[in-house]
Amino acid sequence: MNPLTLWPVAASEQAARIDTLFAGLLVLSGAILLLVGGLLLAFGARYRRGSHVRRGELPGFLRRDVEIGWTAGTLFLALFLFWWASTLALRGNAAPPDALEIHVLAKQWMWKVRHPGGAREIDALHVPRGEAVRLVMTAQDVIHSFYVPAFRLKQDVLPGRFTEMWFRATRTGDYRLFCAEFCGTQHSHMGGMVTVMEPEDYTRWAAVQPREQDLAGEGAALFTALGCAGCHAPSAAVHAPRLEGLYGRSVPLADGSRVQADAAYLRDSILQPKRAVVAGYEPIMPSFEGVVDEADLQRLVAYIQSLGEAAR
Ligand code: HEC
Ligand SMILES: [Cu+2]
Repeated sequence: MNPLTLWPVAASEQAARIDTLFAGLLVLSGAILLLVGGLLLAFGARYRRGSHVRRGELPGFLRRDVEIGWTAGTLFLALFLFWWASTLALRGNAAPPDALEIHVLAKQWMWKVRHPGGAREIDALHVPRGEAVRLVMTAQDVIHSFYVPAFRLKQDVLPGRFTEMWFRATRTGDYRLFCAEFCGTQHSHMGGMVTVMEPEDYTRWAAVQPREQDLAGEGAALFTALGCAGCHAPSAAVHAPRLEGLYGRSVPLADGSRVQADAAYLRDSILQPKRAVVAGYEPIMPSFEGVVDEADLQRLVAYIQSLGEAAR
């Protein structure tokens, strides 16, 4: 891609809609600019010094009705723009349930990517064309931002939290990936390439990658190594909730409220178990803050998620 291209190619479903919004705003602002500029010139000419035009008080309808009219008009225009942009943003929020889930870990100064089958890559992301892809992202150190101009997508990636983003790529090719949040001396070099492939090619590509255990597999090992299994395994003597089928369920808490067991809840349960205690259990689970790092959290959460899928 030419680095000087002002309008990068549109390679995702969202990109087309964002471009329409952008073009719409451009046309509208242009029209307002012309209108205001035109009026400015016209009035400037009409009321120039020495011209013979009426300069007295305005007729009544100009003072009231026109004033109300344009105030209401611009208000509705602004509301319409708000509605347009926010529905687009909201639609971009929720990924379809069948989306391919890929994990991204950002750190100074690289993007580490893990695919469902266990394939991993650094500063590169291979995705199938036409399929919904959901990125679950977290950072190891400071705030980064995952930015793919060709997809018109940008999402901050924060330490201590999972952020998500989804897209459906519409054309094959290589597209630049940038970090869009200043994250240290090598920030400008923190980038990579998103490669969109035909679904068959993606399957073939994923199959020949050096196969390691996937995140969930590593999470299972950690689950035992950290002693989680000692309380949560079916055979455990301790009274602790079973984690099978937990992911996505609504969990009743001891304080009477309910919470959706998403990735964020799982990570909070591991780091701050006292914050949201499950109804019917004693708050005996120790905090794993400082014991597990971001990469381990990703593994544990992926493992618990995989338990959910098995039960469904
Ligand atoms: C000492 C026993 C013990 C250990 C060790 C332990 N837990 Fe727990 N865990 C509990 C109990 C009891 C609860 C329910 C009360 C609560 O929410 O704090 C719980 C709650 C949870 C929940 C929320 C469950 C729900 O139904 O909403 C998750 C997730 C969880 N633990 C994961 C883990 C992971 C991962 C580890 C290991 C890193 C771990 N636990 C280690 C006892 C334990
Ligand atoms: Cu960065």
